[in-house]
Amino acid sequence: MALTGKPEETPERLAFYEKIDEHAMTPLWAVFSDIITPEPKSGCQPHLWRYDKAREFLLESGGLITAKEAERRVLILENPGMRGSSQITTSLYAGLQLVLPDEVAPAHRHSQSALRFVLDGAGAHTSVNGERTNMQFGDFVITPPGAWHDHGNHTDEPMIWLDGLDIPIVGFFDASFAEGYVADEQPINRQTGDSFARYGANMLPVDHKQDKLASPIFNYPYARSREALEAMKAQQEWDPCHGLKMRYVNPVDGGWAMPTIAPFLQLLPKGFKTAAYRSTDATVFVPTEGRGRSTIDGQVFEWGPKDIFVVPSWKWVHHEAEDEAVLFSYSDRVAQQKLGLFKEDRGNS
Ligand code: 1HN
Repeated sequence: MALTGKPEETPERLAFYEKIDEHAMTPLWAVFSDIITPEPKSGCQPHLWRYDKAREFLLESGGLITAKEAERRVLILENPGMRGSSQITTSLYAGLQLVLPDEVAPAHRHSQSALRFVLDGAGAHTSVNGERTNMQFGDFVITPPGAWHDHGNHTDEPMIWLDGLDIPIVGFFDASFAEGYVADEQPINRQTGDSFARYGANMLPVDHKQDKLASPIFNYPYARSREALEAMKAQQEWDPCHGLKMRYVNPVDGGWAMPTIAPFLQLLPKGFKTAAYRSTDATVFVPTEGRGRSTIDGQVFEWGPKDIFVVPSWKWVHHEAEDEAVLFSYSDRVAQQKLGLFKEDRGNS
């Protein structure tokens, strides 16, 4: 049954509202149907950013400001329905970051969690908690909340990646802290590859105690994830809504790799058309391979490698892969699940 609608605004009622307004009070019945909606109602719109265009602007920004002066040289992808507030979805942020050869993005730390998804360049590095990792196309890299991190590029190519952060979530809770490090780069006291060897080989140090919410692996190499998809593909078991979809996990407990952001990698075989699906976690998608199209709330978006598109909460989506396609994506599903809010609808499938 539908909820009670908005009561009539009689002159007596309006006068009353005005009177209590001066005392910082307002009647619930005048706003109830705006704030308690029968279904998610969001300013977030479906949208696609073409990588080629974004890359052009990003390289142009490279002539305007250094990574060091900017702290981070990033162009924010702002949802057209929510301009001015650094949101790609209501709860998440996305930006494209450029680090040019011989640049350093100085060490700092903050409450916000970050993921990097590498789009261009090969071999620039990020350092997290005293370990450096060299980044390749498609690598999914984590900066856990509160961890010192700096980036550098000792290659001769520009490095571009997508940053995904939980900035709106942390902002919502008024829980943001940030500080710069005393030097541009943090000291390195662990071998490159150490955390992956320790935690990414289906083993854990025998007495490992979980002391953090984020995964101790901070670079999930694309080569490894892609290889897994390739092997599973042979089984020909396709989920009607997702094709073959995997989530990146924290190997310590099998939970999500990050405390607030849920990352995924999926493969759609050539010609596959997914069944309609909707969920409460608005999702940012980045195809890494293949071309196709996604129909979001009735709007068709054609995509190719490295384009970025967003599916808002509770809008129907289906994907069609023209070629075999691989899609990286991230959403706030982990946060919603912790709060008991996550809901999905698989349509008829
Ligand atoms: C940040 O620390 C990075 O470390 C990128 O690369 C984007 C956006 C807002 C706040 C912190 C980074 C960011 C950010």
